[in-house]
Amino acid sequence: MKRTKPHRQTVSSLSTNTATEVGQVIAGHGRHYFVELNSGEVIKCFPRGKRGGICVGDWVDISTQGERAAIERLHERRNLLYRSDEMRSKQFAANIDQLFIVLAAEPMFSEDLVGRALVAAGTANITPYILLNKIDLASTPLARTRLQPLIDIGVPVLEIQALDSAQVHAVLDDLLRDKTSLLLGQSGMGKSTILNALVPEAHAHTQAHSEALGAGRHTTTSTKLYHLPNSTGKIIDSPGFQAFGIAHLTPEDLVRGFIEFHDPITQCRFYNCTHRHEPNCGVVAAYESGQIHPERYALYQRLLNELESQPKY
Ligand SMILES: Nc1nc2c(ncn2[C@@H]2O[C@H](COP(=O)(O)OP(=O)(O)O)[C@@H](O)[C@H]2O)c(=O)[nH]1
Ligand SMILES: [Mg+2]
Ligand SMILES: [Zn+2]
Repeated sequence: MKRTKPHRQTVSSLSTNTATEVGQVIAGHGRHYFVELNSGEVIKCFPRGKRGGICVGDWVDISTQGERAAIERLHERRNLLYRSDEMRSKQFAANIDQLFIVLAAEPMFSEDLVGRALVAAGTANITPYILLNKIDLASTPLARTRLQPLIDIGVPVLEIQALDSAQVHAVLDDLLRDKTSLLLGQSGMGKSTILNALVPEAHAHTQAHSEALGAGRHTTTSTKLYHLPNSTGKIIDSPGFQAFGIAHLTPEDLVRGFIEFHDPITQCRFYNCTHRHEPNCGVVAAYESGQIHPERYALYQRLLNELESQPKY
């Protein structure tokens, strides 16, 4: 990370005193975190005690004493995007304005994972966008067809080709300005390439880079926050994921994540309708009349079954 300065000159002369400052977590590596102060200085910090659950995007109080820096307090979050699979949960990032779900035709994206990410964004009050990347590939029309159910319910889909950085700027600059945005998606979809186009100095390693260096496939292994060069906007690159469990959600959360259910739900006879088999269910009626896409209804049923059968955290 370019801006990292491991020690702080201002405190070394006051080594017996403790200074407290506010900063934002921009990366985490196992037990320690990199925290950026208002001055732009980045310092390595350890959480005080057994304070888990800190993630990129968090605002924290840190204390510095000599060369050592500790995270003393986690500020209240505006939001948190996370997933939970089987026995553990994983935080993606906190305090974000918008989620960019990055996908492509090669490797072909999973509609199931995209649907899950949309639900997670909806319940965390984060505005979702889909970035259909690699539109230079001949297989792109197939990806567009698969995205149609999401286009139909109003999810914005933006088309880019990350290897063409001018094109990426033309499509994204206005949206990214002064906001904090998270790039999320399966491995190989082009997240790090998009980051490179937007923040050239990030030199995020893409697979192409490391192949050129003979280092084989590169995969982003940790989530990192970067500053956009020409605005106060921030962008977060994240590792790919193979699974996106949503066991932490309640059935009400789940329904909130399916925006096309919101109107039909007002027609359900029972206030606690699960929209599966109840009589006079507005959602089932909308599905049967073709207003709700069969794939989306199937995803809803799958997710509801899944969260009912998993332990709560
Ligand atoms: N053809 C094409 N390949 C791309 C594009 N964007 C990224 N790639 C390639 O896709 C591969 C994966 O990209 P990477 O950014 O590492 O994906 P990530 O795992 O989502 O971070 C690399 O070989 C990139 O060069 C694009 O717009 N078109
Ligand atoms: Mg990557
Ligand atoms: Zn219902």
